[in-house]
Amino acid sequence: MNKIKYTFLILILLIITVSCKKAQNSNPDKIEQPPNIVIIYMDDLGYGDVSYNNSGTLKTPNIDKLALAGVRFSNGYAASSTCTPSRYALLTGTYPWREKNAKILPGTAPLLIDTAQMTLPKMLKTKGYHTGIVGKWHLGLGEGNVNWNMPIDPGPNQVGFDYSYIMAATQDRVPTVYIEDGEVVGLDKDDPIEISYEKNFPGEPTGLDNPELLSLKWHHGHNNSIVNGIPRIGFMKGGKSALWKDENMADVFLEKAQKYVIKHKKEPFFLYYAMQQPHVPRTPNQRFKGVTGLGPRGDAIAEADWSVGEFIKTLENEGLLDNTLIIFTSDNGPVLNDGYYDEAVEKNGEHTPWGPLRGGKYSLFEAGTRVPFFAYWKGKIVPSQTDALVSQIDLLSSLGQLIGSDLRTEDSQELTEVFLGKSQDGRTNLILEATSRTAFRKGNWVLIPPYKGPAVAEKVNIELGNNPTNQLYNLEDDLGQLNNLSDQYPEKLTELLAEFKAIRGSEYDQTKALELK
Ligand code: NG6
Ligand code: CA
Repeated sequence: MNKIKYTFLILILLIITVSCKKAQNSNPDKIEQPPNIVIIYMDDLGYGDVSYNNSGTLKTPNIDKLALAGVRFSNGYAASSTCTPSRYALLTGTYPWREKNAKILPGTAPLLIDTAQMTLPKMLKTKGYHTGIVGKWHLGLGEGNVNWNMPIDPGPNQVGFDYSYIMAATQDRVPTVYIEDGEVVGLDKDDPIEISYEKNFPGEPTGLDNPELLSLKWHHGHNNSIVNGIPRIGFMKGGKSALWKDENMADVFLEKAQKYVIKHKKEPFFLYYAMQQPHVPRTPNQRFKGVTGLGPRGDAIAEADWSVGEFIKTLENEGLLDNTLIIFTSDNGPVLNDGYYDEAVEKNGEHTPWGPLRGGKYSLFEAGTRVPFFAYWKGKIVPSQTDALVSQIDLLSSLGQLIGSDLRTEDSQELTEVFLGKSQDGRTNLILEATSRTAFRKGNWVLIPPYKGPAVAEKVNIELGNNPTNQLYNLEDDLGQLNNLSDQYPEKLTELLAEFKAIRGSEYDQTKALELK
């Protein structure tokens, strides 16, 4: 009897060992393979625009679902309170104030990133990643004033992206066409594109002269060429067959993002999915018009939220979700009226895009740069929330650390454990930037040095953070930055000023003020 039992036991053990081995062999690269990486990058989405941050009235169920299943950074920052500098910092791991041209760029600007410079996609390529960008670029193209009818070079493909499908600048700037791997999509060579940011082309209607042609009225700026009834920044002629349809933009970018991951699912990939919402002009598809009651701004966010849900479904259907790290964040804080009469202000109601923070886009106050920020990785990141201080600048070094690359940049810190929700040890300090002005955060203290210029940018109705005297705030009990403690804590002020100036160096210039046209 015992002998039979013994033999039976041996047999069972043998079966277990063999089947374990088999399971390992059939799935050998599950452990080895580095994760796919997706950065979903929003345009002007505020800290309080996502409902997982418990602010306002807008609902973002798809974004919330991911956020609540990932690690949420309540102190997560974009490098700047405007687009170009933030994107520059995200991709280069370098503070934007180190690059004097890192300012909101016109559609005719030359490529801002040096083709010899280290970038996030270049770093990933050294470890075998395929890299793609779909969406907003806004980092300049070519040598400036490019010929849009010829291959455009250098651009994203020359600074690390194997594939690119982009809009050159912003949705409100010409050229209003998509560019795929350096070529304008759907261009008829007999109707060439001409672009100028200086003067109109004879006979072409403009927002200023032809209000009767407008489907959307301009409030400030945005009165140059008219495309699809929307007046833009900059003048454009020709390229009729290539013009994008604003209301399809979300669908186009989504489809390109989906196709990209499907095409590259057999190799590690990096996708920078840079959505255009809720930047102006807010042009949600018909399917989303009126769904939020907040006007086009709210509806555009609802549309973006839907896109996130659809994109995640694709990853899931392709069996990629377990092996894809998704980072979701925004390039800068929110603005309601950014130059068009689109009811963003009138229909905002009780919604608070800035959450509990002061300021917004263009501002040195918190709402300018503190943005929705979370990391999701199914099965790898445990749902949590952290107050650790992190910046988008840190992604280059942190993702490098994650995938075993030793490429780093000076400003980009290794915070992999924080980004995976395993550590609370974030940065000790961070320089914040807003339209060429800088401030300093250390621990919970924020120092805003004196700046000339208006306290409020009147047209957009946002407090900029300018003040003739030093401002010192303690975010621990004053998240809304209402109590200037600089007189009360002179030693703290001296300490922060010294550290701030040491990092900023001699180029630090207090005299810059925001110039809004
Ligand atoms: C400003 C535009 C604003 C927006 C911004 C760039 C005017 C008056 N305002 O100059 O509408 O386009 O640039 O936004 O033209 S960002 O998110 O790309 O930085
Ligand atoms: Ca932006």
